[in-house]
Amino acid sequence: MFSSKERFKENFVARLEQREDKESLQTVYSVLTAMVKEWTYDDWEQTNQQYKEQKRKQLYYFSIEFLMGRILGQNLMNLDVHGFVEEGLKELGFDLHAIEELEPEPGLGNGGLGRLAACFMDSLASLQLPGHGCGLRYKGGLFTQVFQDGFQTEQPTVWIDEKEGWGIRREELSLDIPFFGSIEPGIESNRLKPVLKDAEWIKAVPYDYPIVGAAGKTVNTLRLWQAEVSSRPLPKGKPRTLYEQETAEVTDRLYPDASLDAGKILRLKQQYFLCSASLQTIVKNRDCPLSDLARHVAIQINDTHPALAIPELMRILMDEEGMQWEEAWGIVNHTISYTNHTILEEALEKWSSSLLERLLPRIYMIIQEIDRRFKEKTQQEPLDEWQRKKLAIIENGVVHMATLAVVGSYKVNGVAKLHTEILKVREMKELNDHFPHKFHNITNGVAHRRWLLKANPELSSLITSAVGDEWIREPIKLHKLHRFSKDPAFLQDLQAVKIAKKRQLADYIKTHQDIIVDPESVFDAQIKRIHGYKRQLMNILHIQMLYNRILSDRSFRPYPRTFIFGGKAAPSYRYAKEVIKLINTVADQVNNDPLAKKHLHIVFIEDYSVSKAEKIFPASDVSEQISTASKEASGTGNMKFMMNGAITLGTFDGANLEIVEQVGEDNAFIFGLTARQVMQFEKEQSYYPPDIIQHEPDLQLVMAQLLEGSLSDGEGNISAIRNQLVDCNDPFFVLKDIQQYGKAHERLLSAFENSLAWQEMSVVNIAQSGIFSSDRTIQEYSDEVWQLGRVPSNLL
Ligand code: 26Y
Repeated sequence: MFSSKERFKENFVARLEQREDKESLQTVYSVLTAMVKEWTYDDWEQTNQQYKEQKRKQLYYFSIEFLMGRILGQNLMNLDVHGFVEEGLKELGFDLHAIEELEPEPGLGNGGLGRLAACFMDSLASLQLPGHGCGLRYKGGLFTQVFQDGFQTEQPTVWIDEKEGWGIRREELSLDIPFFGSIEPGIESNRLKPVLKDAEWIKAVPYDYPIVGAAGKTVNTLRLWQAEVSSRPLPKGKPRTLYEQETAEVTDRLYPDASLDAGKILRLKQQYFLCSASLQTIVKNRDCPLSDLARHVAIQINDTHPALAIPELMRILMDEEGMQWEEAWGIVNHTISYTNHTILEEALEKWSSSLLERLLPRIYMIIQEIDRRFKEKTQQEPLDEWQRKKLAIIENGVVHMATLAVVGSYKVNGVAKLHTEILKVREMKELNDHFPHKFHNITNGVAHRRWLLKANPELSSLITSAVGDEWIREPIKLHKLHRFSKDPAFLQDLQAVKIAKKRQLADYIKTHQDIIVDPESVFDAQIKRIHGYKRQLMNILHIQMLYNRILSDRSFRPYPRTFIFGGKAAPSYRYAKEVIKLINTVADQVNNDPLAKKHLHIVFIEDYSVSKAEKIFPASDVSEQISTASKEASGTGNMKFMMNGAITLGTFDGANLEIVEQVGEDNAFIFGLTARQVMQFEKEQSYYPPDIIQHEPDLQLVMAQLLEGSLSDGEGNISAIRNQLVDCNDPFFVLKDIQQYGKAHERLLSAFENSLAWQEMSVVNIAQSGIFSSDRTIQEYSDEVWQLGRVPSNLL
C-alpha cells in the first residue's frame, strides 16, 4: 500500500494512462476500486493465514440479510487512506465523493436486522476478532421503490458486481445441496445410514467479500452463496427448464412472496441452502477433531431465518460423520446461539410440517426427534395445556422455528433490555422457566465508523479537534465532549456543522425530489421500514392536525419545520402502502399551500437506502422513535441519530429507554403509553378509539378528512387504515398517544428556539453515544457467548 499521497497519485495516473476512456468518472472509479482491492487482498491473505496457524476459535454469523451499503468509501476509511486519496484525486481534478456515488449499492437486506449484521462485520474486523459472515448473494437486492401518483411501486433491482465488484468467486469451493426426494435406510461401514433418494440438487457457489477492519490489517470474510445449476442428474420426470428456473430463483431476491405454497418452499429453500452450504464448509475446514468443534467454532443465528442450522448440523454430525445423537446434540448445543429480533406474532416464523417434510425429509425427521426428546424431558414438569403448547416445537402440523432455535442453542439473546425482559416474562416465559440460564440481553449497537466518522466527516473533525481522535478506536471516549457542553464557541461550531449538513441534504432534496426546504427549519426525520407498529401514521396525522390549525387559527404560526420520511413497505403489506400514499397526499397539499409552506414542509425520500441514510442522520435535529411501546425490539436508527447530535422524540420502547438512561429525560422528549400500559390494554382488551375521538374536535376533523374528506381518495384506497384505526380498535394505539405526541412536539419546538440550549442537549447526546457503538456490542457477544480471542495486528 502507499504511505503517501504522491506515491498514490503516481501509481493512480500510471494505471489510468493504460485505460481507454481516461476522462470518464466511471474509469476513475474502476481504477481506484482495483487499487483498493489489491491493498485489501494482501492483508486478507495474511489474516487467513494467521487464523489458520494460530488455530483460533472462529465465529460465523449466519444471516439471511447483510445490508452492507457502499464499500469503497468505507474501505478507504478503514485502511486509513481516505484523507490522502481524497486530496490526491482532488489535485488530479477528481471528486472522490462523486466517484463513491458510482458504486452500485448492494441492497441485500431490508432493515434493522440486516444493517445490524453489516455493523457487526465492521466491528468484528475492527476489534481484530476472527468472525465471518455467511449469507446469500441475491441477484437483486430489495426492490427499488418508485412513487407513482403517491403510491409505492416496486421495481426489481439488479445488483451487478461481476466485473467491478468486491466479491471473488470461489468456484473450487462449490458444493451441491439436496432438496426433496425420500429417505431410505442404508448401511455404511456396518452402521445404519439414512440415504436420500431421487433428490434434486442445487449447486452452491461461494463469493467471498473482504471485510476490512479499522486501521487495515485485519480482513475478515463475508461469504455469500449463489445458487446455480448442478451437474448431477435430475430426478425422474423433472423437466430441465423448470429445474433451471427454480434454481435461479433460490438466490434471485430477498424475501420472495410467501403467500402461496410455492413461495413458502422457496423461502425454506433459501434458508436451508444458506445453512447447509455454510455448515458443510465449516465442518470440512475445521482444524480440530470433530468432538472439539464447539471449542473451535461459534455460530450465531440472526433471528430464526437460519434456524435450520440446528437440524442440519445434527445431520452432518450423525449421517456424514457417524456420531451418536447424544454426542452430536452436545456439540450443536454448545456451538449455536440465537438472537431474537422481534416479538411481533407475524414475524415469528412457522412452517407447515408437510411442506418441510416434502422439501427436506431428513431434516424434518431430525426436527421431529428433537421435539420428541424435548417433550419427553418436560413430561415430568407440572404444566398446563397452554404451557405445553408454548414449549412445543411441532404442534398441530406446524413447526415453530423460534422454539426450535431456543431449544437448540446454548445462549439466546434479545437486543435491548426491555425487549429481553418481555421475552423472558411473557413471549418466551415457559422456555425461560425451563432454561433459566440461556436467556440474556445484549443491547444492539451501530458502527460509529460508518454512521459518524464516514457519514459526518464535518462533525468528526470538530469532535477530534476538541478531544483528540481516540474516540475513533474507543468510542466511549466521546465522553470527553462533556467538557464542551457549556462552551459557547464549541456550541456554535456544532451548530454550524449541523447547518452545513442540513444544506447538503436540502441540495439533495432539491435535485432529486424537486422540493425546496429551508435549512434553518427544524429537520425532523422518521426513516425506517414502514410498519403499523412504527406509527408513521401517527406522525402524518399529527402533521395534518398542525396544517388544519395553521389554516383555521391565524395566531398559530409555528416555527418552521421540515418533516422527512424514508422507508419501504413490504409489497404485500396493504396498510403500510396506504400510509405511504397518505404521507405523499398530505405532502402534496402542504408543500403547495402558500400559507402552510412557510411553516411546514414534508419530504418523503424515495427509495430509502444505506447511502441515503448516511445523508439524513447527520442533517437531522429530531429523531422520531415513536413505536407503540413494547413493539420495537431495539431500533438502531435511534442510535445513529444520537451520535449525530439529533434529539430523540420517542416512546419508552426498545433501546430508547437505554438512550434516555444515558442522556437523562432532560435531553430527550419522551411521551406516551409505557410498555406495561400497552400490555395491560391488550390483556384487558379495553382500548376503544371512538371514546377518544369523541372528546377531541381536532381529531374528529382529521378522521373526517381521512375517512371521507380531502385525504380520502374516494376509491377505498385507505380502507386498510380505516379498518385498523376504527373497526379493529387499532392495535398500535395511534389515537391514544397522538395528543401526548403533539405536546412533546410543542416542548421540543420551544427548546429549539433557544439554540445554545439545544446544542447543549446535542453535545450530551453525542458524548453519551459511545456505548451504542457495535464495538461494545460485539465485545459483549464475544465475552458472554462466543469466547473469541483477539488476533492483534502486530501478529499479522
Ligand atoms: C421472514 C419474515 C417474517 C421476517 C423478515 C424480516 C421477519 C423479520 C424480519 C426483520 C426484522 C428486523 O429487521 N428486526 C429489527 O431488528 C433490529 C436489529 O435488532 C431491531 O433494532 C429492530 O427493533 C427490529 O425491528
